[in-house]
Amino acid sequence: MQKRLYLHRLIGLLIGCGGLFLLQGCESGIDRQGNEVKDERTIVLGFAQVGAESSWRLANTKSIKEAATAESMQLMYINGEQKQENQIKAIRSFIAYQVDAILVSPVVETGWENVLNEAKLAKIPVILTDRAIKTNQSDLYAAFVGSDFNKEGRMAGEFLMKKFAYESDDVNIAELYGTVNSSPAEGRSRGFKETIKDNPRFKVICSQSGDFMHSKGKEVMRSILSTYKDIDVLYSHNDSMTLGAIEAMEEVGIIPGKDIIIITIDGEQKAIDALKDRKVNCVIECNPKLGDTIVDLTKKLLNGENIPSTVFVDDEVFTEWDDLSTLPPRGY
Ligand code: GYE
Repeated sequence: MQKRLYLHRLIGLLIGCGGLFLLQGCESGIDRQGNEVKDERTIVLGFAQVGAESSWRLANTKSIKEAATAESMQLMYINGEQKQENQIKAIRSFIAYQVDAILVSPVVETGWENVLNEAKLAKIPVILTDRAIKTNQSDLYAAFVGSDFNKEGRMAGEFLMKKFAYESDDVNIAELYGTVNSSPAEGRSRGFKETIKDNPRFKVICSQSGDFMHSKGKEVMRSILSTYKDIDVLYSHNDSMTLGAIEAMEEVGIIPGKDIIIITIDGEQKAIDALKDRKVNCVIECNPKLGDTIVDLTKKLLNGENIPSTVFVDDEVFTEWDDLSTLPPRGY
């Protein structure tokens, strides 16, 4: 315990929260003003974030930082810059610091066993936030908190079938894929394809990754448009790529939302604005505001309470048929 307190103090100094942190780091004793300090130790969370690739991601980071601050938790935040190796390195440093719990949003689904076993050995609980992992070892993490990506894909497919319900021609679909081997991309693709599979006139004629990024979305869309002349629908795994793809369409005189029907996921303000401008036809929300739920679960976990292993947040669908005039600002 002594070592742990020492390390907590050290982290406090390292991340620049000196005085206050030192105070809260004591189990009991006397502060500099001579007041007695109760047994109230700051909870330290290590958070290995994916990166800063989209407005969605920035809102997600903000939500988690704000929720931790509101509960006076100390958050050690690391931006993984889209690299699994950076996230693994961050988790190892959290283990070395003996944080109380580790939050990780795994950039890809596989390759986490070693480092998560190290956390397990150090008895530090791990909560997966936003993105999930694939593993046979169910005790590597305490809970997953995020969206149901399969369901998002199904909602995208359902909109498409409604949209084309009164036509009989084939519908050629281009899929802008998120990061390969990431749980949102895999789930969104699977759910969508499951929904349209019994209707052979819906054809996904190409699927290429834009890595969830605006610039890559634009680049990939340019290349798709130069290769395929008969795209009817763009199904894009996130708004950042969609906004880039819209620019690529407009460059060559294609009218987004009319010449090519667009379905996008996330629900950023810019995508909702594009929906209102009729450049996008359907936006599936993916709620980035996970902070309160995560912090609440973490507190329960550290108190020894049972927590559910999966917590899905609710996502809405916004379409060109809805009245969006009263929709509050999205905040991301
Ligand atoms: O859709 C995208 C971000 O993991 C659900 O990652 C998240 C996705 C989100 O880059 O904008």
